[in-house]
Amino acid sequence: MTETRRAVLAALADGPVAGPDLAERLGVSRAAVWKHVEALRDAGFEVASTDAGYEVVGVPPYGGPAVEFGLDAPYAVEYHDALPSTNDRARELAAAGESDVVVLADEQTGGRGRLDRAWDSPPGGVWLSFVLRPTLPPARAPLLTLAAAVAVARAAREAGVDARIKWPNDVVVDDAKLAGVLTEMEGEADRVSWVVVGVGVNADVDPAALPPAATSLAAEAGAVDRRVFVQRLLETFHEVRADPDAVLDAWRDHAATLGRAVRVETAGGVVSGEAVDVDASGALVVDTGTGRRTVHAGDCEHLRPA
Ligand code: BT5
Repeated sequence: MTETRRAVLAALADGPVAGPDLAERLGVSRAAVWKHVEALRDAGFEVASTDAGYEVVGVPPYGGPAVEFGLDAPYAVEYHDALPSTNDRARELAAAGESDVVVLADEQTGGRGRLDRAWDSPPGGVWLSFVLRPTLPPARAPLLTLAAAVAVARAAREAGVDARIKWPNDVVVDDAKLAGVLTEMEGEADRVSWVVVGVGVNADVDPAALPPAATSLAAEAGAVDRRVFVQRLLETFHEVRADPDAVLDAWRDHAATLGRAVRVETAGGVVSGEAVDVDASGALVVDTGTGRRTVHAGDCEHLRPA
């Protein structure tokens, strides 16, 4: 979407606006405004011409402009029906210098989890990646992963799903996985160049296309309006990450892991004990019974009480 098309859409989101006023506000000709309105109609928007001017009376169910329409967060949304991986496309955009873009796809053919594991991404899911250039020091970049998990959990709860966060990056309902986050970054020791935060949420997908230990928004709460869900996810992520010091408390509020007996597989071996907290960088603090261990990365399993 061009900047002018985006500006037309933003103006229309505030209510009816007369063509000449819009032209003046955006510094373009009336004919140009008309062309942009026609293009929005082609993209599925119903735009009525009333006495008060152009008025949006119908929004397409999903897609880039549909998500951007009325969105209260500063992200441009690039939508694809299918992509190998939204993280891969986001990395291309990041390498080209872009920022504050969200790549969104209905389906991924090569979705990735951590450690090159496959992420099943059938049509109907929410597969998206943020392209960000934050001013955080690299050691605090994991906070973006936690912020994304908080945003998913909150958006899911608003959709009526009892979602909680399993350290570090899973959003679960009971023990079934609803969503995962894959963060990738580039930078130097003291400076982050870009961060791509990839979020996969099983929204309205065929259960048969998911692994057995997975669940979806639709399975938990019935039909879901993906446009509204993605908007809430983007808005909440933006709000939560604005205050890095508040991310941890927000994460603790939704955590399923704290207070649980856990078994964490790390590159350096297995750490077992009670998960007691997360530290300032998002690492998990485990009380092993003989002392506290801080785990920065790994796969965490919640153990059932004996
Ligand atoms: C994750 O990895 O949980 C991160 C997933 C990130 C996916 C998003 S989608 C948008 C963006 N583009 C990408 O290519 N990726 C990101 P991890 O913690 O390693 O979990 C992976 C494991 O979860 C797999 O080994 C399966 O066991 C399981 N799994 C695979 N697909 C799943 C699904 N759709 N729902 C629940 N679990 C799944």
